[in-house]
Amino acid sequence: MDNNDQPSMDNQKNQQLEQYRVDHRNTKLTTNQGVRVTNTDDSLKAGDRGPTLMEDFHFREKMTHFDHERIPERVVHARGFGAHGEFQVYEPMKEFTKAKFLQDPSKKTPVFVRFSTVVGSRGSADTVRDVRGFATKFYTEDGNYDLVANNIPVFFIQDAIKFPDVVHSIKPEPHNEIPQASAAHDTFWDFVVSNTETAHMIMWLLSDRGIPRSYRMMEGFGVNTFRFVNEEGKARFVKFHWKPKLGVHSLVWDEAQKLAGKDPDYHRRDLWESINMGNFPEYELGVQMIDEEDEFKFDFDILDPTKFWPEEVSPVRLIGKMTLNRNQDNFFAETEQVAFHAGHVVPGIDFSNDPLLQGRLFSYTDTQLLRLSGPNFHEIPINRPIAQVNNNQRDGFHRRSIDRGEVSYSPNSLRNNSPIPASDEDNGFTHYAEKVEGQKVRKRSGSFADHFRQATLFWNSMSEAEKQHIIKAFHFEVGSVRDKQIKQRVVDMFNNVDGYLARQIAEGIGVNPPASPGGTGVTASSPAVSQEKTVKTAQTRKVAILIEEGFNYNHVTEVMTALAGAGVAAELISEKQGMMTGEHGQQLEVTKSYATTAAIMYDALFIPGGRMSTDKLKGLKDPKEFVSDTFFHAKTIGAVNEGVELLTASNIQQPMLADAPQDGTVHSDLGVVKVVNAPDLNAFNQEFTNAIAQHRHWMREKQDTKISG
Ligand code: HDE
Repeated sequence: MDNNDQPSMDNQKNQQLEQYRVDHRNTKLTTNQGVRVTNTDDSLKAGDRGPTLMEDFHFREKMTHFDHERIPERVVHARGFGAHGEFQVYEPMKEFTKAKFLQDPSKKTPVFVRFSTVVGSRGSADTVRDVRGFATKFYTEDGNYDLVANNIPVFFIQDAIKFPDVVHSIKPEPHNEIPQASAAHDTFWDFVVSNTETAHMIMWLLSDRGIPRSYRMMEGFGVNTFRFVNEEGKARFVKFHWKPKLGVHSLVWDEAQKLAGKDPDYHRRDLWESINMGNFPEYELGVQMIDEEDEFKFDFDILDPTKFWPEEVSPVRLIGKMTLNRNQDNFFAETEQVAFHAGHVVPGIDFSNDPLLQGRLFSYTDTQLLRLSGPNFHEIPINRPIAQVNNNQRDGFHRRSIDRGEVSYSPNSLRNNSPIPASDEDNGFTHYAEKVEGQKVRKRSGSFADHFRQATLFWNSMSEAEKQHIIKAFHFEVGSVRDKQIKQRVVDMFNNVDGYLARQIAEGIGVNPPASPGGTGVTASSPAVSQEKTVKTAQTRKVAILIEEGFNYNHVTEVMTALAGAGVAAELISEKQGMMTGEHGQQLEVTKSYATTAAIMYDALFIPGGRMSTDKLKGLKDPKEFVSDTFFHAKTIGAVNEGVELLTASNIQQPMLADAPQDGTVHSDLGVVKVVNAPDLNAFNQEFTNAIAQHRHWMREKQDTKISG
C-alpha cells in the first residue's frame, strides 16, 4: 500500500512536512537542474560501441548521486523504524510542570517515534535478543522535546564515560566482525564480569523483555532521572514511562531465532501493517515523581541509572496517551535522518545529575554532526521544530534558510538587538537553579556501590516461566562464550544475585556451581516488572488457518467472522496459493503457501474440518510442523471435527493434543481448543478467542512432552 492513500492527520507538523513532499507520478524525467532527459538507459558514446563521453552530464550526475547516497549508520541503534502520531495529555499538569504540551487535554501534539535495536547494524534482524530503543520527538509549541527511551528501565553502566567500552564489547568483535547483533560472545561477557554494575540490566536483557513480540507490545522507559519544574520554580525528580495499551508481550527464543531468518523485518512489518490496517498502536505516558526533599529516602540512589524506582515504592501516574497513526512516507528522509537528543528539553523539563544522563547530553549532537554531515541537520524536515527558530547561527554545510540582513551577532543595535533574548513571560528556558558544590574528583558516589540488590528484586518478581526463560537465555548467551574462566566468573557473579539462578546457569554451561549459597538477602518482589499480569487481549493478533481442497467452508467462515469481531486477523494457508474449493463447492482464496510463511509468523493456529482437506494435511510435512512449532512456542491451537486428527498426526506425543473430545462439548487444555460434532461453533469461538488473548500458555513448557519419529 502506498502512503499517499492513507488519511493524513491534520496537525502542524504534517502541514509543515507537506511542503517538502514530492510525488513524481505522471511527471517527465529531469536532471537535478530541472533539464528534461530523453533517455536514461544508454550513456552518451562515441559510436554505439565506443567509449562513454565525459560530457554526458546526465550519466555523471546520476552516477555521482548514487555513489554518495549512503550516510554512516548510527554508532548504536543503527536499525530502526519510525512512525508518526499524536500525543494528548489527560489533565493539566500545571502543579508539577510548566511544559505547555502537558497542560491542555484538547490539544494534540504531533510526534515522530523511532523504535530500534541497539547492537545490530542497519541490515540486521529485528527479533534478535537486545534492548529496544523507543525514541519520541514531540513537536511542541515551545520547541522540540525528545524522550529518548529504551524498553528496559535500567542501564548497563553508571557513568557515561564507560559507554564506548560497553558498546565496543557488545558489538561484533573487531578482528573478524563476528557475531552480528548479539551479546553471545566473549568480549561482552568479559566486560560483564569485569563490571558488576551490569548485573541488573543483564537480568532484564536475558528476560523475555529482550525479545518483544511487537513494538506495539513494549514498554518504554526514560531510564535517566529528569526534573519537572512548575511555574513557581518548584522542581521534582521524574522518571518517564510508556505503557502499551495492548500489554507487554514477548516471543520465545526459538521463535525469535527462526524469525530472524524467515522474516528479518518482522517488527517493522508488524508496525507498518498495523498502522495501515488502522490498528493504531497506543501508549500511555506515565510519570513517577519524587519530591526534592525525599531525594535520600530510598535504599538506592535515585540518580543511579542501574536502578529503577519500583512502582510499589513510587507509583506511576498515567498522564496522557500517544497514538501512532501514520506511516512514514520515506524511510531515509524520516527514520534515517531523524536526530534525537536526550538534551532536547522544553521549559518545565530539566536534567538531574545522573552521571549517565550528563554524558548523554554531550554525545547525541556530537555523533549527529558526523552522521548528518554538519551543523544544519535541524533544518532537515523531520527534525524541524514547528516552533519558530531565530538566532545568529549562520552558514555551514547544506544551510537551507536564507537569513536576511547584515546582522548575525548579538548584542546589536542595527536590528534592535534582534533576535532578542526571551524573558520569563515569553516562556524562555531557565535552567533549574540547583545548588551544587564539591571538589573536582574522578570518582563514583558510594551510594552507587550496591550492584545486586535490585537484580535480586527483579529475579524475585519473575513468574516461574519467566525464570526458566532467563536461565535458558544464560545457557545460550554464556554457553556461546569460548573462554572457560569468563563462564565461571559469570556463575560466580550471578551467585551474588541468587544462588539457585547461579547453580542453574552452571549446570548448562559446563563449569562449577558456585562455592557459596549466594543471594543478597532481598526477599521483596516488584510485581509490576513481571509480564505475567500484563494486559491480555486478542486484539490485533494473527491466526493461521490451514486448508486444502475439500475443507469445511462453514468452519472457516464462522471462525474468521468471530475472530474479526474480536479484532483478530486470519490468513488462509495451503500448499499452493489461489482459489481453494470447500467440500460443498464454495471457494475461498488462499494468499499464503508453506513456501511463503511459517507458524512463527502467527499468534495461533486453526484447523477446520473436511475429510479430504484433513487427509491431505496429514500427508504433508509442513502442516505437522505448524502444529509442533505452535505447540512448543506455547501458542493457541484450535481444531474442529476432522481437523482434530491433524493434531494427533503430528509427531508430538501429548494427551492434550491426542485426546479426542466428546461429541459437542468444547475441550480446552492449556490453549489447545477442540470440538467435534457441535451444533454450532459459538462456544468454540469464545474459548478459542479467550485462549488467543492469553498470548502464551506457559504451563505447556512444563509438560512432559515426547516427540515420535
Ligand atoms: Fe543512547 N545514544 N546513549 N541511550 N540512545 C544514541 O545517538 C549514548 C542511553 C537511545 O532512534 C546515539 O543519534 C550515551 C540510554 C536511543 O535515533 C549516541 C549514553 C538510553 C537511541 C548515544 C547512552 C539511550 C540512542 C547513537 C550513556 C535509554 C536511538 C546515534 C551511556 C534511555 C535514537 C544517535 C534514534 C542513540 C549515546 C545511553 C537511548 C551515540 C553516551 C540510557 C533510543 O549519541
